[in-house]
Order: sequence, then C-alpha cells, then structure tokens
Amino acid sequence: MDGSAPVGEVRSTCPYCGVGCGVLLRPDGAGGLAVRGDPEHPANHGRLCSKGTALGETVGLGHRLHAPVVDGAEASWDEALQHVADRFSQVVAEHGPDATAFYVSGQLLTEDYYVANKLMKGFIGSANIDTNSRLCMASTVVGHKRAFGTDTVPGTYEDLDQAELVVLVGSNLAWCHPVLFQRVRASGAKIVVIDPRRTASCDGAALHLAIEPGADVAVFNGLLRAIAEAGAVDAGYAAHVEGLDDALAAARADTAKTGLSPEEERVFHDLWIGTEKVVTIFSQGVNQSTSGSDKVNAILNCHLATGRIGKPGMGPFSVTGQPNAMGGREVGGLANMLACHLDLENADHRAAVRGFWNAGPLPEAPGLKAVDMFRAVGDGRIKALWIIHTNPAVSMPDADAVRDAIKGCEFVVVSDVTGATDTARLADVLLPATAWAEKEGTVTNSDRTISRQRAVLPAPGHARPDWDILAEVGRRMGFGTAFDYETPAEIFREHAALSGIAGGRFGRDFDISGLADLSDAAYDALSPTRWPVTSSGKGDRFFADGRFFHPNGKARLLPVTTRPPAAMPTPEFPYRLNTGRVRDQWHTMTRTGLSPRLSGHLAEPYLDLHPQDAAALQVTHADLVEVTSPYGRAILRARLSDAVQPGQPFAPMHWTAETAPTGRVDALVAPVTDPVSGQPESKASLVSIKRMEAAWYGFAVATEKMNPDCDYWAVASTSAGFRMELAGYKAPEDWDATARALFGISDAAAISVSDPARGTARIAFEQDGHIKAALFVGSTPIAIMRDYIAGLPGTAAPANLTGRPPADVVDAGAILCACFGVGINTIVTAIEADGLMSVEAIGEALQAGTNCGSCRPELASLIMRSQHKEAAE
Ligand SMILES: Nc1nc2c(c(=O)[nH]1)N[C@H]1C(S)=C(S)[C@@H](COP(=O)(O)OP(=O)(O)OC[C@H]3O[C@@H](n4cnc5c(=O)[nH]c(N)nc54)[C@H](O)[C@@H]3O)O[C@H]1N2
Ligand SMILES: Nc1nc2c(c(=O)[nH]1)N[C@H]1C(S)=C(S)[C@@H](COP(=O)(O)OP(=O)(O)OC[C@H]3O[C@@H](n4cnc5c(=O)[nH]c(N)nc54)[C@H](O)[C@@H]3O)O[C@H]1N2
Ligand code: SF4
Ligand SMILES: [Mo]
Repeated sequence: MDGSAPVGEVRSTCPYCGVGCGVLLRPDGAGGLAVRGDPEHPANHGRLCSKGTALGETVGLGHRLHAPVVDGAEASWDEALQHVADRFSQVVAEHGPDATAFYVSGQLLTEDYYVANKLMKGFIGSANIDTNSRLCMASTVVGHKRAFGTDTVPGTYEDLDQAELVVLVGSNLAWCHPVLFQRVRASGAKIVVIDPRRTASCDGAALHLAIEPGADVAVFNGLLRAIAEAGAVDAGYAAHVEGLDDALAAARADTAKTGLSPEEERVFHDLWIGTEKVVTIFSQGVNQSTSGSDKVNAILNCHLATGRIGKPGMGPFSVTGQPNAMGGREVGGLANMLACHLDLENADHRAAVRGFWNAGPLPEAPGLKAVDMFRAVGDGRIKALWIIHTNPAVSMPDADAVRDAIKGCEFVVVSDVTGATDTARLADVLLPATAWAEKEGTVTNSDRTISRQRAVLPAPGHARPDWDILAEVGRRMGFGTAFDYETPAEIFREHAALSGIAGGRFGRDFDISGLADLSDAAYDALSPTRWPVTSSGKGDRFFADGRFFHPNGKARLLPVTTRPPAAMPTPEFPYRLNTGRVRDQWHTMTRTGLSPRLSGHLAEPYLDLHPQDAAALQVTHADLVEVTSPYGRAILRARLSDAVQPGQPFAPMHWTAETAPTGRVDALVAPVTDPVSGQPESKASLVSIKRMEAAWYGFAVATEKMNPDCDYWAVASTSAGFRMELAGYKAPEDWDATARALFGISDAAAISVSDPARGTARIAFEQDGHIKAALFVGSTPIAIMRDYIAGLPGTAAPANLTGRPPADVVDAGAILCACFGVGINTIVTAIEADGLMSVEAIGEALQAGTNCGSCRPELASLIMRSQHKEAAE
C-alpha cells in the first residue's frame, strides 16, 4: 500500500485509540467528511469501531476556537505568540528554567511532540515536560526498561491472529480497543479476562477471573510458581535471561490473596502453561496502580521464564491507549526521557543529543512527573505552564486541586481546538490548534506501526498546527535556527536522523534512520511502517533472537511482591472506587460528545453499584448518589449491577464541568502514585456513598443549549439538539419560570400540566407549530421514554406531555448499535418476539452489530438475559 487512495479519498489514521486504524476520508467540499475503514491498513483491514465510524459527526466547527485569546480578548497570532515567548523568557530570567513547565499529550503527533521536547529540554533548559501518558503508560515504560533494557513492545498485531490463548489483564479490550478485540475474536483464540469487574470483554471468554483489586502481582507470582512446579521453565531460553531464581523466590514468598478460588487458579495455570501460543494483553487495570510497574514485571517474568516472547503468536503485549502514546515515548515525552529512547540521566546520551541539537547544557535530573508537576503549580514553584492537547482539570487525580492550581498559576497557556473545556477556561492565553483531518504528521500505534495523519479539511479561522505554534515560540524566545521548521516532514527527518545515533552509537531499539532521507513527496506518500527501520532492513518482532538491551544482552526477571492499593477501606470511606471508560466516549468528550449517536449509548455519568451495597445504602436503580472521598465529591446516577463486586463500585471518567459539573470523577481520585513510574492509582480510591436526598428530578429536551441552575445536571447531544437530566435539593416555587430560564425562552407559549400535590410538572414550549423544548419534573427519578422524548424537539408533533409515545410509535430505547442507530428496546423486542438466538440473527433482522461490531458483546448479553428469563419462567 502507498499513500495513494481511491479517487476522491485520502488515507489517514483514526485520532482515537492506540489500535491506530487506517481510515479513508472523503471531504464533501462543504466542511463535511465521509469516513470509512481503510481495507489496506495492517491494523484494521477496513474495520472501524463505533467511534471511528462516527468521526464525520465530530468535525463541525460550531465549538471551535478560531483565533488566539489573551486575557479573555481575541488577539492576533503575533501578539499572542510574542506574549507567550516574553512571559516564558521572563520567568526563566527571574526564577530559572525549572519555574516553567509543559504538560503535553499522547495525542500529539510525533512531529508536534518532538518540537515540544526539544524546546523544553534542549533550549529552555528544564526537564519539566511531562505528559498525560504518565497517567497511562508510565508503569509499562518502567516495566519494559527493567526487563528488556529499553521500552520495547516486543509483539505485533499478527501475533493476535496466531495466538491460541489471549489473556486480558486490566483491559476492557471490547470497549477500549474494539477493532483488536474483534481481531482476537475472529482468530478463535481462547480468552481469559483478569479484571475485578465483569466487562463486555468477558463476552465469549473461556474464563473471567474477578480478582481482588490490585492483586495482579499475586496472580502472576502464582503463575510463575506453577510454571516452575510444572517444569515449564524454558531451559534453552534461560541463557538469555537472568534473575529467575530471585523472581521465583519472591513469588514463593508472596502469600497475598488473589481473591480467586484454588480451582480458578488451577484452571488458569493449566490453560496458560498448556498453551504455548499465549499473548498477555495488559492495560490500565495494570498500569494505573501504586504497584503498576511491579504488575508489569510480574507479567513479563512469566513470559521470559517460558521463552514465550518475540515468537509468532506469543508474548506480553501492552496495548497503548492514545493514538500516539508510542510516538510520545519515542520522542522522550516523559520527564525522565530524551528523544529516541535515550535516557536523560545518562551523560553520554545527553551529550549526543546536545551535540545533535546544537543546544545548551541539557538538564541532568528528571523533571517533575505529572502529579508532582501540578503540586508545584499549586504551590507556586511553577510560574509559567503550557498545556497542550490534554484536559488535566478533568483527567488528573485530585482534579479539584489541579483545577485550583491551574487557576492560581501566574501564567497559563492552553493549546486546544476548543475553548470550551474545563482547562481552557482557566487559561491566560488560549491558542487555537488545527484538529484531526486538518493537520499533517505521523503517529505510532501499539505495534510500532508509524502511520500518517493527513489534512483534508481547511483550518478554521486562524488555527495553526501544534508543531508550528511551538516552533514559533522557540524562535521568538531566541532559539532561532533550531526551530526553523517549515514542514512536519523536516521535523520527521530530524527525528529519524537522531534515532540513527540512538540506534547506531548506543544500540537503542528505536531506530528509524532508514527514513531519515525521506523526500517531502515520500513523506506525503508514507505507507504504514513498523519500526525499527534501519538502512539494513525493517523490523518485525523483537527478542526472537534472545538479544535484549541491557549491557550484558540479557533480559531480567524481577523479584516482585504484591502490595495492596495505597489505602484500605475505613468505616468512613468503605468503598473502593474503580474508574475507566465507556464504549462510545473518548476521555473528556470534547469530540465524541458532539456526536448524537455516540452520546445515545450512555447519556449520563453513572456509578455501577452491586445490589448488596445498594440494599445496604437504601439506594434503588436510577437514584442519584452522592459519592465523597477525602479529596472531593460527585453526584452520579446509580445503576445496580452484579458486574461489579460488593464494595467496588465503578464510574466512568468522561464527564466534565461542561457536561455534568458534579460528574467529574477525578475529583474523587487520590493523588497517590507508583513510587517508580509516578503513575497515579486511578482505579482504587476510597469513597463513601449515600443517596442524594433530592426534592425533585427532571428531564429536559431542547433544540438549543440549556442554562441549568440546579444541584445536579448532565447534558448530552441528540439528533434534535440536547437532552438533560436535572435534580435539586429544593424544588423551585414556579416551574414555568424555572423552565423559561432553563430554555432561555421568554415569549413562546407554554403548555403545561402539573400536580403540585405529587410534585410533578410537565411543561412544553412550541413555536411556529414546532416543539422547542420540554421539561418533565417529578419527586422521584423520572420514568419516561427518554429516547422517544429526546427526538421530539424541532418536530411538528403535538406537544406530548404523557412522556410516552403515541400507541403507533415505538420507543427504540438507548442506542446500542451506534452505526445503525438501533435502540435497546427494538433489539429486546425482536429477540423476544422472533426468538432470535444469536448475534448474527439480530444482525440479519435489524442490521445491529453488522458494521463495526462494537456492540456485539452487548447484543450477546441481551440474548443471554432473555434466555435466562425464559428459563426462569
Ligand atoms: N471507548 C474508549 N476507548 C478508549 C479510550 C476512551 O476514552 N474511550 N481511551 C484510550 C486510552 S487513552 C486508554 S489508556 C485505553 C484504556 O483501556 P483499558 O485499560 O482497557 O480501559 P479502562 O476502562 O480504563 O480499564 C480497564 C479495566 O481495568 C480494570 N481494573 C481496575 N482495577 C484493576 C486491577 O487492580 N487489576 C486488574 N487486572 N484490572 C483492574 C477495570 O475494571 C477496567 O475494566 O483505552 C483507550 N481506548
Ligand atoms: N479516573 C480516571 N482518570 C483518568 C483515567 C482513568 O482511567 N480513570 N485515565 C487516564 C488516561 S489513561 C488518560 S490517557 C487521560 C486522558 O485525559 P486527557 O488527555 O485530559 O483527555 P482528552 O479529552 O483526550 O483531552 C484532549 C484535549 O485535547 C484537545 N484537542 C483535540 N485535538 C487537538 C489538537 O489537534 N491539538 C490540541 N492542541 N488540542 C487538541 C481536546 O479538545 C481535549 O481538550 O486521562 C487519565 N485520567
Ligand atoms: S479501534 Fe476505534 S477508536 Fe481505535 S483506532 Fe480503531 S476506529 Fe479508532
Ligand atoms: Mo490513556
């Protein structure tokens, strides 16, 4: 495959997860974009998940930032950039380089990321550049470096096709890397899920091991013991590894509980030991932990002991979250790294990079890691902060404190595509960046494949690419020629040339020097390329030859011992809060939240609560609950679910002050970190829970944005406009006035029914024969057909205040299949009425599940539920 694409289409890469799916983009000439999977991309072979499929719905310009903003007023680029350069220079002059910091992102393109690092580490002269990858991949980086000598992902996606057993550890692959999950399902490999919570990834799994939170080291130490006892240590491979005896001794001494029965452990051990082609995929259930680095090494130990690494169909596989998490690691995005997998703390590496950049002395000590960085922002040590392509006021642990720290910082610059984020609202200077589909560069996915992102849409207003903004600030700070870039291709070539030094002189794994002379045209046409790419050839899997990157060429097994999460439940905070992702939203929703069909899957922040806990708390399904931790507070919708274990509620991370001000889950999360990787423990914070004693609950729909003023609200996009859940501790006296304020409607006629004795009110507004908005209020959580009501605004239907569709209209229910917009009620009805027995049968009847396949696990569980129901009847 080359850069050329079918007529009218342009090849690019999906901007969401680390699977790195290829897309074919067809702009319609009017700002719209048709998106389909690229059949020739090696990551997805044409498949896309629900988020990739809906990309076209997120490129609208309504929310975009069009021009720089300085102190709240629109400014020219010249003014804004000079101001940023002057303030950073001034802080450096007065307080030294370490009083400045950059906080960047694994979603930046490699070229952007490289320039940010070069500017901070090479020229401003501080190592205070860290990235949201600290919240994401830092523990894996430590684990890899300790075991292999470098941060190397050994395997490739082809291994997933060839594996006979795939173990998912702390990974909800079905929702977070859906195209890889489909790939695993298609291969027919057995699946084992290790997760305290039952997830969509358990669909079709041979085994779900619902471990104690944090017990991963105990599980893999147990496996290592079983490997030794079964005589399954690979004696031939032993020449390539060291530390087996110590690791085994530590494993034998580790008596921590896993939370599993001996039988479950035995089945798992037999399966793992008895299946040579095993890939162990791990993600945030492993990384986001105070023992994250040790969890990674516990997994790597088992693969190294059995020699199951680097060979087809086997190996440990850290799946990366963000589209360029790998690229960030390549350019040295973390505060303790240099570009091209070189180490900041290695004097020879520093000297080489300094010479190559023609820079001043490089900082010798690592800079501040994310959590410490925001502490330093909070206590005034950092006086100038530049945040690029990330939303830390939402996504950092102890998020209220982080928000206050940013608010209180002397000088804050935020580069984003929109000004409507919790972080952007705190900036002194806002810089408008070009977004996906408007910019050019490269990203590296989970299996080291470098793919191009290509521009097909014009930049809105004055927006500029991130690399260009950074380079211009570098020039204005007086670092002239070092930042004289005119195209991303130049930056790519420079990075590739530096990797030749890293690979050639220092024997590092990351070497793409074979691409250092790429012409502009060849860069434009670059097809997906897996590194390493040296002049002597291209890479496939690492470590098949048993050669590792420690000085003696051997891999190291590490003795590790289970450590429980940082804090243990107390009477005051008896619940352990697990957090993570939902299928159809991307992080802080600044893009996926714009898509009605993605927002229809799960439209409100929620807390999954085990029925036993709910009973003890006197909480019923759809109640609102107040969740409190020592750090903050949230209000979430309770969903009773036995997918979570008692005492271990789960909440998704996506909601923000823009979408649900009390739904910011990171306000609850403790800022405790892994001692080596600095990665926060985002999945094991202690909380208390109580029912919110709301006096009223509401549901509103409108064609226009609403202006809520109440204790709880959460908004979501719909095809008709917006829908909103509301609640308050005290009911307003006048519902008509409240509704008019909510909708910003003063003149339109209201149609209303209310029953003050029961605390219910239903008010709709019509204009020119069309429904504009409607509010439904009750003294208990409102039971109405939300998905039907959400479609009413803008229609000429008579204002319907019953909350139910007319007899001849069916309420489709929450959207399960985002591709074809098929609702849950439609699916359940079809399953029951037509006796559908398989996901395929649902597909034939309703199309649901036949495009991206992301909803197939949920379809399967609906079939199962209906079969259980029948069996019980
Ligand atoms: N839809 C969607 N997909 C995404 C993203 C998104 O925002 N939305 N974000 C992307 C990014 S950046 C990332 S990093 C990835 C994350 O991808 P994943 O890591 O798969 O996602 P999470 O939901 O954060 O967490 C995974 C699981 O860890 C489990 N877990 C919690 N504690 C433990 C534990 O102690 N041990 C074990 N074994 N498991 C535990 C949780 O119950 C959860 O099911 O997803 C990427 N893909
Ligand atoms: N409780 C809890 N917290 C977590 C996690 C968890 O599992 N649980 N996961 C953590 C993980 S793994 C991650 S990766 C983080 C993610 O958290 P964040 O990185 O904070 O979340 P995003 O919403 O992806 O933020 C990206 C921002 O970049 C902006 N943007 C989009 N395109 C561009 C562009 O081209 N240029 C620029 N300059 N800006 C752009 C978006 O509008 C958005 O504001 O969250 C972490 N926080
Ligand atoms: S799996 Fe989905 S979100 Fe991830 S890259 Fe592919 S299409 Fe994008
Ligand atoms: Mo992530």
